[in-house]
Amino acid sequence: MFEKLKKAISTLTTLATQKTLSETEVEKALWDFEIALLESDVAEEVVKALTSKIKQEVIGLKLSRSTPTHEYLKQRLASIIKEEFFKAQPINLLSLIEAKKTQGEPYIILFLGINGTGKTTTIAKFAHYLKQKGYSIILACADTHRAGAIEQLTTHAEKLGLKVITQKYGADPAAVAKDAVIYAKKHKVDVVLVDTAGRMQTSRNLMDEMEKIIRVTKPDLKIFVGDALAGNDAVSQAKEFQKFTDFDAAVLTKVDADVKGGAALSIVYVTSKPILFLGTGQNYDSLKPFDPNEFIKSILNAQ
Ligand SMILES: Nc1nc2c(ncn2[C@@H]2O[C@H](COP(=O)(O)OP(=O)(O)OP(=O)(O)O)[C@@H](O)[C@H]2O)c(=O)[nH]1
Ligand SMILES: [Mg+2]
Repeated sequence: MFEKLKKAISTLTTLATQKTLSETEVEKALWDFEIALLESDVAEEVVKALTSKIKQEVIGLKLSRSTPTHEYLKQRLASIIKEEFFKAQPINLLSLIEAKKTQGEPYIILFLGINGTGKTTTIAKFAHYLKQKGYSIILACADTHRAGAIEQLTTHAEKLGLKVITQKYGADPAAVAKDAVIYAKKHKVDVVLVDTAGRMQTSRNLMDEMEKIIRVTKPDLKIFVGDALAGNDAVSQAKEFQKFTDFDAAVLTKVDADVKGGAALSIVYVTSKPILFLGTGQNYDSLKPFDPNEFIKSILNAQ
């Protein structure tokens, strides 16, 4: 995963070999770094923000003999990435669910994003994860648009032994989601997972529809499902979705197939929202909690 991004970072840290980092040397190292980041699909505005911050910090810096320059740069990069990219408060999903449960209320999670990013698959993975944690779950198929969407979610529900609320194709998605919430309240179900149709960030009608689903369902958590393979478009998708839905967190899917890693950094940077999980495959257990510190460590320590 993320091999290109890791390589971009080691390019920067190993190029710096002098004890005093001159402007020319920093410029040269940063130039290679910028190109490597762009090749890793990190969005241009994110690359600029990151490199100008590094430049400010390291030009003219004198290091003691005992500190190897690349080690120092690695440490600085780790804290810059942490400050710039992961300033969002982490979300403790299980304790939020637990708090609602204590009040006798279901915890409602809405999944949204563009077409084909992995929303439905991620819902099945969430259901599997939460079931293992001992929670009761209901699924709501608020995708009444795409052919096959209802059958797809229903098949997952059957495999996972869960109830799913559906209506006919063409029905009002907000009404389906609301039905599931009413059912969950009545039957004391702990968690409602609402699947929505994929929509382009530029489709005004579908974005209005999403606002209606949100108004009617009042989700406790809105999760943007972003595709790690979206490359440069990830930034515009995440920005527009944030504008319309004000989502709370992101799940990044298909990282198993992503050798670049830039979309992850870009989404986090432009939205300042935490990444909750990474989707790492097509199985139900291919959902890994995302830990920013681990992520930073892994991209900095690669050779
Ligand atoms: N390799 C890999 N494939 C994934 C992952 N998550 C989802 N997929 C695949 O991506 C494809 C689309 O997944 P869906 O869950 O149907 O995506 P969606 O966002 O619900 O799609 P729409 O409802 O059409 O917008 C499927 O073939 C999934 O198996 C992942 O983490 N890794
Ligand atoms: Mg779907």
